[in-house]
Amino acid sequence: MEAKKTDTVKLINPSDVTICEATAQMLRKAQRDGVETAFDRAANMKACPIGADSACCKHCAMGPCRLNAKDPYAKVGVCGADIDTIQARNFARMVASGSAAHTDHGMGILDLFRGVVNGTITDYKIKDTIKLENVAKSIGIETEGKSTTEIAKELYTELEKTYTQLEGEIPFTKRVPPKTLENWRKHNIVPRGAMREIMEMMHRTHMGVDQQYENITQQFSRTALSDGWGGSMVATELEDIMFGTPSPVCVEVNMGVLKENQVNIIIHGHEPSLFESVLESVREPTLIQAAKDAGAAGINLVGMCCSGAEMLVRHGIPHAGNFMSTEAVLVTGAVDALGVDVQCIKQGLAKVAACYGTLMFTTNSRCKIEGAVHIPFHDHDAKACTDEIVIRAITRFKNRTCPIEIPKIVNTGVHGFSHEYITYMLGGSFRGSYTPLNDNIINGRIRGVAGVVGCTNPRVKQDWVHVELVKELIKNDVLVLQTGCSQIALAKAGLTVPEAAVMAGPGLREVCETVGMPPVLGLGACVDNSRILVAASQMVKEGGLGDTIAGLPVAGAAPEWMSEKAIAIGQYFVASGVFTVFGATFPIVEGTRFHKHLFEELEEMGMGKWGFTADPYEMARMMIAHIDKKRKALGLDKSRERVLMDMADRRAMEAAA
Ligand code: NFS
Ligand code: SF4
Repeated sequence: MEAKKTDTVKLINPSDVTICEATAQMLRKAQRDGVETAFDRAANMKACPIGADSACCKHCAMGPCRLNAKDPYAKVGVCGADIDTIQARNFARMVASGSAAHTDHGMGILDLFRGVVNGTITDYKIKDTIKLENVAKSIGIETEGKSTTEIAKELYTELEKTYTQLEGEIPFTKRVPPKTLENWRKHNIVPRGAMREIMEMMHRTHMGVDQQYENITQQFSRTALSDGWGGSMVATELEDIMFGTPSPVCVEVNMGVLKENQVNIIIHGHEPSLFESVLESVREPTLIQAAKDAGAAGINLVGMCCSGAEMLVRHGIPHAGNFMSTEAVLVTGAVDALGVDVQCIKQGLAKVAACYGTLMFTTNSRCKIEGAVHIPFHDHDAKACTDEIVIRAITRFKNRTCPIEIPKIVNTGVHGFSHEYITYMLGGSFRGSYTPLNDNIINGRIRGVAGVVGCTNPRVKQDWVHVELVKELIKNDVLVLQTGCSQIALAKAGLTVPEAAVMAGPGLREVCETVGMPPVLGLGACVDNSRILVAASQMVKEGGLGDTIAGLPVAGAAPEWMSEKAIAIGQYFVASGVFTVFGATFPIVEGTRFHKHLFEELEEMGMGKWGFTADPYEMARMMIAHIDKKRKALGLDKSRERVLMDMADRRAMEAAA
């Protein structure tokens, strides 16, 4: 009898899968300890090739149907659906799911805001009244002579429409440049309300409904816009109002922020409401005393992933790493408690936590994980949950048994560039505006602006594509705006300090050195991509760079994306007018009509378009070529020939700094 073939387990070489040295060090330790992570699982799980091409459909029980990506028009599904329908529907559902994630998060923040405004929630308050007024004014609310509460109530009523409105246009469309909005109206992609758009998207992708890829694209564009200019934007703005608008702060990033002699608590997820409350709890004198009584020098609160990025930009809370480091950080043995809420929480974390005696807590009713203890978090009694996490973390500290190894790597950088702060930074307090940014783009010192965002993914070398791409962009005078896990990759690589300006091209370097800013500006979490949309609108409004977002010399990228949220973000950037390049993989077969629609035809319709390459240098080349194309269309191609400044220019910039 033939011997049964046993699967050989492929061993990873940590230095091959990440450029993050701390993560590599912990992956080596994990191997010694016999602990498995997503890096190991990715190496041992070949991605399904049909799924990777999105050439299959399981929307009904006549299937699942598999088409052939090599010969995409040779076959159709049992119902007759062709490759374009199948791919468009799959893509649409990714957009719907990603938009739902951001939008549900935003709605949670809206719930909190309602409670604060009505006085039923007292653990939080309105912190930034200037921002409150500005947001209210931006959507046409009269603020003159009204109290903070009155403005907040009106703002609440308006913003609720972002989600629940059945007809009309969501409130933040008032911020969209008029010509861009006109184009949306022409193509019928102005969102009515996010719930309606997501619901209609799910309906239209049900078996036997929308079977024309252009029409499906119309609805997923509208759905994505209800995220970017809707759910995500509401989240960002209300979070700023309640927790404070970010301004630059110097922060420590990387695993070295863990402290062996302190109670280490990591919060990982996406809801700053949880994190803000934990921050209150760790500042509680009785709990600090309890930690000391347990023999600790103090309580060390650390963030990871997106809520970590929000706390980093708002409060300077140290950050231990991005998505692909969440399991690795537990291998230190130093984490006493890991508190999570929603999104990007790997189920594998529970097992790794158990191996090292780390207590893992889920807090949100939407996300329970086997092996983790659930301590429900409620806005109206936030501290009950977060105090409990701290108390349990202290107990774990006292009973630590496993040896501790913390990588001694800490990177310090400057983060927290809200679009409000960019105005102030470049324009100075007296003439805060986007004029200096636009001027520097017009005169060619800054060639253009790129948003580099998104996840890390074990299918590519962690952080490497982000870092190489950004280096290439700044070298070519492209100013880089960042959010999410990408921002942490660049922080670890040391590019978020003003001194990194030496790595920039001569024009960008001059601007950075005059203002004292890094060439890479960290804006916060993934929902804060909405800040990039607002910045783009401001650039259009300022003048001199055309009258649509599509006309701006800007481009976007998510070089190591993995989540459906990233696809939703990519689509709202594309629909808004931005050329957006993804790396890693792309879930559409090249050469199909649907592919052509997303990669070429949307641009002809006055929107942006998609691009794909896994290679960072090619990605930079594509983005720069696009920026140059837009510069040329604006008649700015000549100005880059004279990047030399005259004295008057220089004085104006110095006065601004
Ligand atoms: Ni964004 Fe945040 Fe990171 Fe990707 Fe996940 S943490 S919302 S999805 S992995 S950047
Ligand atoms: Fe197959 Fe059509 Fe059913 Fe999809 S909807 S599984 S293509 S029969």
